[in-house]
Amino acid sequence: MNGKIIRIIADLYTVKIDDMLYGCRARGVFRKEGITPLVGDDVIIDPANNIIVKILPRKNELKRPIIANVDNALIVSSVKEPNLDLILLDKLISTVTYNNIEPIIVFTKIDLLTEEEKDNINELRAYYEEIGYKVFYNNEAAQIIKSIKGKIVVLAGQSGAGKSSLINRLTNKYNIETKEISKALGRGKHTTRHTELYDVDDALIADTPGFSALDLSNIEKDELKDTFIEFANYECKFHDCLHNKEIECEVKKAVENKKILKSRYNNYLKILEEIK
Ligand SMILES: Nc1nc2c(ncn2[C@@H]2O[C@H](COP(=O)(O)OP(=O)(O)OP(=O)(O)O)[C@@H](O)[C@H]2O)c(=O)[nH]1
Ligand SMILES: [Mg+2]
Ligand SMILES: [Zn+2]
Repeated sequence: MNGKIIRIIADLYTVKIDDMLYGCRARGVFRKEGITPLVGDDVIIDPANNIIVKILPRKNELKRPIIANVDNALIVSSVKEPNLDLILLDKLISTVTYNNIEPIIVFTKIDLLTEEEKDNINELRAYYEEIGYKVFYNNEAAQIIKSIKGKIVVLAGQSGAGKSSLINRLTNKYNIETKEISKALGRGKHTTRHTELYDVDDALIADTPGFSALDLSNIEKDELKDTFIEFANYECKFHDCLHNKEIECEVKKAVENKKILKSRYNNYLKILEEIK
Protein backbone atom coordinates (compact mmCIF):
# COMPACT_ATOMS: atom_id res chain seq x y z
CA MET A 1 0.00 0.00 0.00
CA ASN A 2 1.17 3.53 -0.89
CA GLY A 3 1.18 6.28 1.69
CA LYS A 4 3.02 9.32 2.96
CA ILE A 5 5.05 9.74 6.16
CA ILE A 6 3.46 12.60 8.09
CA ARG A 7 5.24 12.28 11.43
CA ILE A 8 8.43 10.81 12.83
CA ILE A 9 9.06 10.53 16.54
CA ALA A 10 12.17 8.53 17.41
CA ASP A 11 11.89 5.42 15.21
CA LEU A 12 8.12 5.44 14.94
CA TYR A 13 6.80 6.56 11.54
CA THR A 14 3.19 7.66 11.10
CA VAL A 15 2.10 6.86 7.56
CA LYS A 16 -1.10 8.36 6.12
CA ILE A 17 -3.01 6.33 3.56
CA ASP A 18 -6.19 8.06 2.44
CA ASP A 19 -7.67 9.04 5.78
CA MET A 20 -6.10 6.25 7.83
CA LEU A 21 -2.95 6.56 9.94
CA TYR A 22 -0.55 3.65 10.41
CA GLY A 23 2.21 3.59 13.02
CA CYS A 24 5.12 1.89 11.28
CA ARG A 25 8.73 0.89 11.75
CA ALA A 26 11.27 1.07 8.94
CA ARG A 27 12.85 -2.01 7.42
CA GLY A 28 16.06 -2.88 9.23
CA VAL A 29 17.92 -2.94 5.94
CA PHE A 30 17.38 0.84 5.44
CA ARG A 31 19.80 1.65 8.22
CA LYS A 32 22.40 -0.72 6.82
CA GLU A 33 22.06 0.94 3.40
CA GLY A 34 22.23 4.43 4.92
CA ILE A 35 18.66 5.32 3.89
CA THR A 36 16.74 7.59 6.28
CA PRO A 37 12.98 7.87 5.78
CA LEU A 38 11.86 11.51 6.01
CA VAL A 39 8.64 13.33 6.75
CA GLY A 40 7.03 13.90 3.33
CA ASP A 41 8.34 10.65 1.86
CA ASP A 42 6.02 8.62 -0.33
CA VAL A 43 6.41 5.05 0.86
CA ILE A 44 5.11 1.55 0.35
CA ILE A 45 4.14 -0.23 3.54
CA ASP A 46 3.34 -3.80 4.45
CA PRO A 47 0.09 -3.17 6.39
CA ALA A 48 0.05 -6.65 7.96
CA ASN A 49 3.33 -6.00 9.80
CA ASN A 50 3.28 -2.17 9.87
CA ILE A 51 6.64 -1.94 8.17
CA ILE A 52 7.85 0.58 5.59
CA VAL A 53 9.29 -1.57 2.82
CA LYS A 54 10.17 1.01 0.18
CA ILE A 55 10.78 4.74 -0.18
CA LEU A 56 9.77 6.20 -3.54
CA PRO A 57 12.08 8.64 -5.37
CA ARG A 58 12.11 12.18 -3.92
CA LYS A 59 11.37 15.41 -5.77
CA ASN A 60 13.52 17.38 -3.32
CA GLU A 61 14.87 17.19 0.18
CA LEU A 62 15.28 20.07 2.59
CA LYS A 63 18.08 19.79 5.15
CA ARG A 64 16.77 22.13 7.82
CA PRO A 65 14.04 21.23 8.58
CA ILE A 66 14.55 17.73 7.24
CA ILE A 67 11.61 17.09 4.94
CA ALA A 68 11.08 15.60 1.48
CA ASN A 69 8.87 16.38 -1.55
CA VAL A 70 8.07 19.97 -0.64
CA ASP A 71 6.09 22.16 -3.10
CA ASN A 72 5.79 25.42 -1.17
CA ALA A 73 7.32 27.20 1.78
CA LEU A 74 5.21 29.57 3.80
CA ILE A 75 7.84 32.02 5.01
CA VAL A 76 6.35 33.39 8.18
CA SER A 77 7.77 36.76 9.07
CA SER A 78 6.57 38.75 12.06
CA VAL A 79 6.69 42.53 11.64
CA LYS A 80 7.06 42.99 15.41
CA GLU A 81 7.76 40.77 18.46
CA PRO A 82 10.14 39.46 17.18
CA ASN A 83 11.07 42.43 15.00
CA LEU A 84 10.95 42.18 11.23
CA ASP A 85 14.14 40.46 10.05
CA LEU A 86 14.57 41.22 6.35
CA ILE A 87 17.86 39.39 5.93
CA LEU A 88 16.31 36.23 7.34
CA LEU A 89 13.36 36.69 4.97
CA ASP A 90 15.63 37.10 1.94
CA LYS A 91 17.81 34.18 3.05
CA LEU A 92 14.80 31.92 3.40
CA ILE A 93 13.48 33.00 -0.02
CA SER A 94 16.87 32.20 -1.59
CA THR A 95 17.22 28.86 0.13
CA VAL A 96 13.80 27.55 -0.78
CA THR A 97 14.03 28.91 -4.33
CA TYR A 98 17.38 27.13 -4.72
CA ASN A 99 15.68 23.90 -3.62
CA ASN A 100 12.95 24.29 -6.27
CA ILE A 101 10.35 25.17 -3.69
CA GLU A 102 8.02 28.08 -4.36
CA PRO A 103 8.11 30.60 -1.50
CA ILE A 104 4.96 32.27 -0.20
CA ILE A 105 5.53 35.17 2.19
CA VAL A 106 3.20 35.58 5.17
CA PHE A 107 3.58 38.66 7.38
CA THR A 108 2.21 38.30 10.91
CA LYS A 109 1.40 40.63 13.81
CA ILE A 110 0.34 43.55 11.59
CA ASP A 111 -2.13 44.33 14.40
CA LEU A 112 0.80 45.48 16.58
CA LEU A 113 1.81 48.26 14.17
CA THR A 114 0.99 51.97 14.12
CA GLU A 115 -0.72 53.29 10.97
CA GLU A 116 2.58 54.66 9.71
CA GLU A 117 4.40 51.38 10.29
CA LYS A 118 1.56 49.62 8.51
CA ASP A 119 2.08 51.81 5.44
CA ASN A 120 5.74 50.75 5.36
CA ILE A 121 4.79 47.09 5.47
CA ASN A 122 2.22 47.62 2.71
CA GLU A 123 4.98 49.11 0.58
CA LEU A 124 7.29 46.23 1.34
CA ARG A 125 4.53 43.78 0.46
CA ALA A 126 3.92 45.60 -2.83
CA TYR A 127 7.61 45.28 -3.75
CA TYR A 128 7.77 41.53 -3.12
CA GLU A 129 4.51 41.07 -5.04
CA GLU A 130 5.76 43.14 -7.94
CA ILE A 131 8.89 41.00 -8.35
CA GLY A 132 6.67 37.92 -8.54
CA TYR A 133 6.02 36.45 -5.10
CA LYS A 134 2.74 35.66 -3.42
CA VAL A 135 2.49 37.70 -0.24
CA PHE A 136 -0.24 37.55 2.40
CA TYR A 137 -1.02 38.81 5.86
CA ASN A 138 -1.87 36.05 8.31
CA ASN A 139 -5.50 37.18 8.56
CA GLU A 140 -6.03 36.34 4.86
CA ALA A 141 -6.69 32.69 5.60
CA ALA A 142 -8.96 32.00 2.63
CA GLN A 143 -6.38 33.28 0.12
CA ILE A 144 -3.56 31.37 1.80
CA ILE A 145 -5.55 28.14 1.74
CA LYS A 146 -6.37 28.67 -1.93
CA SER A 147 -2.71 29.17 -2.84
CA ILE A 148 -1.57 25.88 -1.25
CA LYS A 149 -4.38 23.58 -2.27
CA GLY A 150 -3.11 20.02 -2.78
CA LYS A 151 0.51 20.98 -1.95
CA ILE A 152 3.13 19.85 0.57
CA VAL A 153 4.06 22.97 2.43
CA VAL A 154 6.76 23.73 4.94
CA LEU A 155 6.59 26.56 7.45
CA ALA A 156 9.75 28.56 7.92
CA GLY A 157 10.58 31.53 10.09
CA GLN A 158 12.10 32.38 13.41
CA SER A 159 10.82 31.16 16.75
CA GLY A 160 7.82 33.19 17.89
CA ALA A 161 7.00 34.47 14.38
CA GLY A 162 3.60 32.78 14.54
CA LYS A 163 4.01 29.61 12.48
CA SER A 164 1.96 27.31 14.70
CA SER A 165 -0.57 30.11 15.23
CA LEU A 166 -0.92 30.35 11.45
CA ILE A 167 -1.94 26.71 11.16
CA ASN A 168 -4.45 27.30 13.95
CA ARG A 169 -5.83 30.21 11.88
CA LEU A 170 -6.10 28.05 8.76
CA THR A 171 -7.90 25.19 10.51
CA ASN A 172 -9.50 24.63 13.89
CA LYS A 173 -8.78 20.89 13.73
CA TYR A 174 -5.58 20.75 15.76
CA ASN A 175 -5.18 23.53 18.28
CA ILE A 176 -1.38 23.37 18.17
CA GLU A 177 0.55 24.66 21.15
CA THR A 178 1.78 28.24 20.79
CA LYS A 179 3.60 30.40 23.31
CA GLU A 180 4.16 34.08 23.99
CA ILE A 181 7.63 35.26 23.11
CA SER A 182 10.06 36.17 25.87
CA LYS A 183 9.67 39.92 26.38
CA ALA A 184 13.11 40.09 27.94
CA LEU A 185 14.87 38.52 24.98
CA GLY A 186 12.47 39.60 22.23
CA ARG A 187 12.38 36.15 20.74
CA GLY A 188 10.35 32.97 20.79
CA LYS A 189 10.72 30.05 23.17
CA HIS A 190 11.08 27.23 20.64
CA THR A 191 7.64 25.92 21.45
CA THR A 192 7.46 23.48 18.54
CA ARG A 193 9.98 20.67 19.00
CA HIS A 194 9.50 18.21 16.17
CA THR A 195 8.38 18.33 12.55
CA GLU A 196 4.83 17.20 11.88
CA LEU A 197 2.55 17.37 8.85
CA TYR A 198 -0.94 18.76 9.35
CA ASP A 199 -3.84 18.26 6.98
CA VAL A 200 -5.28 21.64 6.05
CA ASP A 201 -8.02 21.55 3.47
CA ASP A 202 -6.26 19.24 1.00
CA ALA A 203 -2.78 20.64 1.75
CA LEU A 204 -0.20 19.05 4.04
CA ILE A 205 1.61 21.66 6.12
CA ALA A 206 4.74 20.87 8.09
CA ASP A 207 5.00 22.81 11.31
CA THR A 208 8.62 23.05 12.30
CA PRO A 209 10.68 24.30 15.18
CA GLY A 210 11.68 27.92 14.60
CA PHE A 211 15.14 28.61 13.31
CA SER A 212 16.89 31.91 12.84
CA ALA A 213 19.48 30.91 10.28
CA LEU A 214 19.58 28.43 7.47
CA ASP A 215 22.38 26.38 6.05
CA LEU A 216 23.27 28.07 2.77
CA SER A 217 26.49 26.17 2.30
CA ASN A 218 25.21 24.28 -0.73
CA ILE A 219 24.54 27.44 -2.74
CA GLU A 220 27.58 28.44 -4.77
CA LYS A 221 28.66 32.07 -4.94
CA ASP A 222 27.65 32.42 -8.58
CA GLU A 223 24.28 30.71 -8.02
CA LEU A 224 23.04 33.13 -5.36
CA LYS A 225 22.17 35.90 -7.83
CA ASP A 226 19.70 33.59 -9.62
CA THR A 227 17.70 33.27 -6.39
CA PHE A 228 17.20 37.06 -6.27
CA ILE A 229 14.68 36.87 -9.09
CA GLU A 230 14.37 40.57 -9.82
CA PHE A 231 18.08 40.78 -10.73
CA ALA A 232 17.31 38.77 -13.88
CA ASN A 233 15.55 41.83 -15.33
CA TYR A 234 18.91 43.56 -15.78
CA GLU A 235 21.63 42.61 -18.17
CA CYS A 236 25.13 43.49 -17.03
CA LYS A 237 28.07 44.02 -19.35
CA PHE A 238 29.71 40.86 -18.05
CA HIS A 239 27.23 38.01 -17.93
CA ASP A 240 28.99 36.44 -14.94
CA CYS A 241 28.73 39.73 -13.04
CA LEU A 242 28.26 39.14 -9.31
CA HIS A 243 26.80 42.64 -8.95
CA ASN A 244 29.15 43.40 -6.07
CA LYS A 245 31.96 45.51 -7.44
CA GLU A 246 32.04 45.34 -11.20
CA ILE A 247 31.78 48.60 -13.02
CA GLU A 248 28.94 48.89 -15.51
CA CYS A 249 26.72 46.70 -13.37
CA GLU A 250 23.07 47.20 -14.32
CA VAL A 251 21.86 45.75 -11.02
CA LYS A 252 23.84 48.33 -9.05
CA LYS A 253 22.38 51.03 -11.28
CA ALA A 254 18.87 49.71 -10.64
CA VAL A 255 19.50 49.93 -6.89
CA GLU A 256 20.64 53.55 -7.28
CA ASN A 257 17.55 54.32 -9.39
CA LYS A 258 15.37 52.70 -6.69
CA LYS A 259 14.10 50.02 -9.06
CA ILE A 260 15.58 47.34 -6.79
CA LEU A 261 14.88 47.59 -3.08
CA LYS A 262 18.02 48.66 -1.23
CA SER A 263 17.54 46.12 1.57
CA ARG A 264 17.28 43.32 -0.99
CA TYR A 265 20.57 44.32 -2.58
CA ASN A 266 22.34 44.81 0.76
CA ASN A 267 21.10 41.44 1.97
CA TYR A 268 22.35 39.89 -1.26
CA LEU A 269 25.82 41.30 -0.57
CA LYS A 270 25.77 40.07 3.03
CA ILE A 271 24.71 36.57 2.03
CA LEU A 272 27.31 36.54 -0.74
CA GLU A 273 29.92 37.42 1.86
CA GLU A 274 28.72 34.55 4.10
CA ILE A 275 29.08 32.06 1.26
CA LYS A 276 32.68 33.02 0.46
N1 LIG B 1 -0.59 40.09 18.13
C1 LIG B 1 -0.37 38.98 17.42
N2 LIG B 1 0.19 37.92 18.01
C2 LIG B 1 0.40 36.81 17.26
C3 LIG B 1 0.05 36.74 15.88
N3 LIG B 1 0.41 35.51 15.41
C4 LIG B 1 0.94 34.86 16.45
N4 LIG B 1 0.94 35.61 17.58
C5 LIG B 1 1.47 35.26 18.92
O1 LIG B 1 2.89 35.07 18.83
C6 LIG B 1 3.32 34.09 19.80
C7 LIG B 1 4.21 33.05 19.13
O2 LIG B 1 3.43 32.31 18.21
P1 LIG B 1 3.75 30.79 17.80
O3 LIG B 1 2.70 30.40 16.80
O4 LIG B 1 3.92 29.94 19.00
O5 LIG B 1 5.17 30.99 17.07
P2 LIG B 1 6.03 29.86 16.30
O6 LIG B 1 6.56 30.53 15.07
O7 LIG B 1 5.24 28.63 16.11
O8 LIG B 1 7.24 29.64 17.33
P3 LIG B 1 8.15 28.30 17.54
O9 LIG B 1 7.24 27.12 17.67
O10 LIG B 1 8.92 28.60 18.80
O11 LIG B 1 9.05 28.22 16.35
C8 LIG B 1 2.05 33.53 20.42
O12 LIG B 1 1.84 34.16 21.66
C9 LIG B 1 0.95 33.93 19.44
O13 LIG B 1 -0.31 34.09 20.06
C10 LIG B 1 -0.55 37.91 15.28
O14 LIG B 1 -0.89 37.96 14.08
N5 LIG B 1 -0.74 38.98 16.11
MG1 LIG C 1 5.52 26.66 16.79
ZN1 LIG D 1 25.94 43.24 -12.33
